Amino acid sequence: MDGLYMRWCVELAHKAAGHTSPNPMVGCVIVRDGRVVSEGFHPKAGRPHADVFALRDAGDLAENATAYVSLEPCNHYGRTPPCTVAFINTKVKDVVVGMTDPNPIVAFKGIERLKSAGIDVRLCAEEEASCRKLNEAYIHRMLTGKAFVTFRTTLSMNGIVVNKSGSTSDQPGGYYSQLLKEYDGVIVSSNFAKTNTLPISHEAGAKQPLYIIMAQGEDSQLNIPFIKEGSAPEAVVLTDSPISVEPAGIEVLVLDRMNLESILQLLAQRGLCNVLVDFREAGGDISSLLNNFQEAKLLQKVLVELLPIWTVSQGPCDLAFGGNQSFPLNDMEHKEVNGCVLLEGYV
Ligand code: AOF
Ligand code: ZN
Repeated sequence: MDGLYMRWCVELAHKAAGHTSPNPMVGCVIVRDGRVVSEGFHPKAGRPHADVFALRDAGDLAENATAYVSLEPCNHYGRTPPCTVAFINTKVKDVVVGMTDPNPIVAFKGIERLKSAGIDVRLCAEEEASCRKLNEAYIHRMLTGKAFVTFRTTLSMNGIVVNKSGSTSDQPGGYYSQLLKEYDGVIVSSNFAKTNTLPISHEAGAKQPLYIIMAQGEDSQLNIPFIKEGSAPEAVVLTDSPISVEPAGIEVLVLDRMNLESILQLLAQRGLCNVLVDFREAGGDISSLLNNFQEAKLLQKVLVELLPIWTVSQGPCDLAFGGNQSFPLNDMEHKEVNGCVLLEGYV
C-alpha cells in the first residue's frame, strides 16, 4: 500500500504547482488502521509545511499512525519550525518518505532525527522517481544554484514551428495554459514580445509567470507595445546595452545576454525554480539563444507540441541546434491532448 499512499501525496502536492517556489511541492497523508485520517499539502513558501497541515487535521488520530510524506520532513527552524518535532510530539509510529531532501540544511538530518526519537522511517522506493519528478526544478535549483530550463515549441505535422499564439492549447484548460501555471518564469525574445501577446495561464488560481525578455541591439530601446502603454505584467528585461529611458514598472537588467549561466543564477536567487523558453520563431535571435543554452549545458527539458496541421512553408525549418548536430533526449514520454501529440524528454 505504500505506493498507493505515496501517489496520493504526489497528487496532493501538485495542487500547489506554480505557487511554492523557491520551496518544494510536498504532500502528506496520515493513515491509521488502514484508513486515511487526514491529508495536507504545502500551499506556498512561508506557509506551514505539508506534514503540519496533515498532523493538525489528524489531531489525536496521529498517535500510532503511519505518515506518508513525499519529501523528507525538515529538521530546521526556517520560516516555520521543524516538522520532525511535530511528528515526534504527536507520537506517530512510522514515517514513509518519498525522497530525501536535497537541501543541505535538511538532507538526511530529518530522517536521522525521527529515527533517534524511535520512529520507524522507510523510503518508498516504488514512488521515489515520481517524487523526484514532481520537484525536478526544486532539486535542480538546490543542487546547482540555477533555474531549471525547459524549452518548449509547437510544430506542425511537417515539422515547422507554428509562430502564433491563440491556438486551443492557449485557451482555458488547454495544454499550454495548464503548463504555464507550473512555471515561475518565461523567457521570450523582445522580437516575440513586440509582435505577440505574452502567454498567460487561464487556469483558475494560476499565478502568472515572471516574463524575462531578452533584448538586444536596437531592441534594447524596448519598443514593445505593453511597455510603451505602461500596462506591463511582472517583467524583467535583460539587455546587453543600457537603455536611454527606463520604462515605468519594468525592471531592466543590463547583463551580457551570452552569459546564460549568470542569468539563470540570478533567476534562482530571485526564487525562480523553473523557466520556460518559449520558442515560436523559426530562426531569429531566440534560435541562437537556444543553441547557447544547449551548448552551455543549461537546458534540462524539451517539450514539443505537435499540432494536427500541415504548414505550407515559406522557407526551411530552423530547429536544429548547431547545424546538423543532434543530441539525444532521454526518458521520453508522449500523450495526446485535444488531437495534439505532446512529447516530453530530458537532455
Ligand atoms: C516546504 N514545504 O512541505 C516541506 C519543506 O523556508 P521554510 O522554513 O519553509 O523551509 C523550506 C525548506 O524546508 C525547503 O527548502 C525544504 O528543504 C524543507 N521542506 N519545505 O516549503 C514542505 N517539507
Ligand atoms: Zn517541514
